[in-house]
Amino acid sequence: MAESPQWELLYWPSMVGRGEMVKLIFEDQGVPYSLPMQQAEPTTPPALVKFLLGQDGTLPHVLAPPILRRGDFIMYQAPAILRYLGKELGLLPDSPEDQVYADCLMETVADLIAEGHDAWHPIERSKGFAEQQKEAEEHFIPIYKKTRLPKFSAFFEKVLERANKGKDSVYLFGDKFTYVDIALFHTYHGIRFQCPDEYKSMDIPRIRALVEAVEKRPNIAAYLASERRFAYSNSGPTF
Ligand SMILES: N[C@@H](CCC(=O)N[C@@H](CS)C(=O)NCC(=O)O)C(=O)O
Repeated sequence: MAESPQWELLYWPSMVGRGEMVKLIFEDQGVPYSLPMQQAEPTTPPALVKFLLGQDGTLPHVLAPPILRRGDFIMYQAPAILRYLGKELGLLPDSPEDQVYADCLMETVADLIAEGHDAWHPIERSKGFAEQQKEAEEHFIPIYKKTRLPKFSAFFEKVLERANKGKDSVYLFGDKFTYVDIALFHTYHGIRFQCPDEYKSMDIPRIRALVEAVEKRPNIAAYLASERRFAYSNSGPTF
């Protein structure tokens, strides 16, 4: 029987954003993948833009990256991709009820990512941070740090407390490591970079414990130390 082609992750070259959650799952689970939009030489427009516009001869039915492809099988929307991989790779919680709750948590992580994106890109979503930095820094990022980030953080902290109180476990479903742990790790690892003071001062010991635990998973630790992991930018790392 012919082997399935390898997974291809289509994402912005050298950027740590929503696509990173997909990379982290593959890296953690030792699943081979390639980054076909990662170009040695930058081109204008980038290959990903040509793909999204169908200018490379295909007729894509996807709106925005991250996009995951294997042969003709294509999917987009980070939560849908992660849920699919979670199921394929055994990274779902056990009961059907917990699997639905994992969906709910995944969508909440996606909301937090989107709130961060919009705080750093408050005027025009399609334009870069530099073009709206003044408004972002004067108004929107402070609101995000003062109200929205604490609200989401208090919520995730309580979810972790409920799952782990009185136990040694650290994940959102106790001992069971799921795709949502990867998503929450990615988000707070980025927040630690982007909002170091808030990350330190918020009352989030269980979130920090989860970040540290995932960081120490052997394949993740090796990946983070490798050249395959790109550097954060200052324009909103997880968005
Ligand atoms: N809800 C989508 C959001 C996708 C998204 O906003 N992707 C960003 C990169 S992380 C992008 O390049 N968007 C282009 C656009 O929205 O036009 C998801 O979770 O995948």
